[in-house]
Amino acid sequence: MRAEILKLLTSNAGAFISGEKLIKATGITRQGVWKHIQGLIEEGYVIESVKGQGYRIQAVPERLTQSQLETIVSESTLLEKAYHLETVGSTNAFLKEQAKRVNTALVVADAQSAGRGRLGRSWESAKGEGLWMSMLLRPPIQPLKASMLTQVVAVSMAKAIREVAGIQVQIKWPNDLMVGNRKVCGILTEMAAEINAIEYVIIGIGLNIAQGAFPDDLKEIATALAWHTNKPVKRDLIIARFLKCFSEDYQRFLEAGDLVDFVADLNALSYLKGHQVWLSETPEVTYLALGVSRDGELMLNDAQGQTRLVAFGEVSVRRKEYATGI
Ligand code: BT5
Repeated sequence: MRAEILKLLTSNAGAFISGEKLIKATGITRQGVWKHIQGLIEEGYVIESVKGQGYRIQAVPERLTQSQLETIVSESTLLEKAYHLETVGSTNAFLKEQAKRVNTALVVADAQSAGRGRLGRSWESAKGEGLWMSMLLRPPIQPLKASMLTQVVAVSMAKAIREVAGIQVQIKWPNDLMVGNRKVCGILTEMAAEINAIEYVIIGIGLNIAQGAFPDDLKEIATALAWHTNKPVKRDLIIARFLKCFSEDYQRFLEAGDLVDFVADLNALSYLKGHQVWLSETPEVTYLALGVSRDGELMLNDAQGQTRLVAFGEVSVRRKEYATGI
């Protein structure tokens, strides 16, 4: 019966189907329909219910398989190994272990029990609610330039999201993607290096897709792609599109040696540019954000018109509307 309800809902994708119609088609009671809808939500379906209109399916949980991921990875020349895990502590930590054995790789986990942000912060990564993945790369660049990769990944992921989900995100320097004033994606770049040579870089990406709701501490600051589109957003499509964009962008970055090919996109998509911002280290000083430089620095002007460049990850920034919760 649940499968029948699901079939009716998906065949009507994007449009509401009334409770009456579901009752008529299945021959069960209103409570019965409600119970099955709840069951589907527990399985990971995102179903909107609106009084007077009925039910509408917004996101379908898809199962990602090892072979599906291998196929996607084999279509790009960037990575040699693919891992699909049901659950793991952190996909970044997992690749750190694998780095002893493999050269380059991608890992995607359905859930993380100890997802990490920067500086020991945690990353909420519940099962089936988002894309939790990491890449292991060995870029032939100076360690100082590794953080620029975060910006390249942000541009590639913004393109993939636009193409797959039709949503235009903004890039909040240095490592967040935003929809409106809320964070939809965070990027964590870690590396192992000697003074002038990188051994490896691990880039972790957490993209919220189909959360029903966020825990209290994230309610005001986080959002998910499914909340902004009627189309189901599938992880395999995002991964495939992202890898295609990123393979090209990564090559362009390596050839140029800096972000010269990305500054136009980074500034066009900038969440901070043209806004008043504060640095966490000097909250009493207000700056105007001018944009991002080809070295990936945030360019700021103070009230006296003095320009200040802020290096990667050095400080956290708050934009006016964000800080005041508008
Ligand atoms: C980040 O750190 O934004 C980097 C997040 C990277 C997560 C990926 S998931 C795959 C890979 N494996 C890992 O273990 N990590 C990477 P940061 O800028 O420090 O932001 C962390 C802050 O974002 C937290 O302190 C929360 O306030 C907020 N946050 C946590 N979970 C969130 C979520 N799911 N959506 C939006 N915001 C979240």
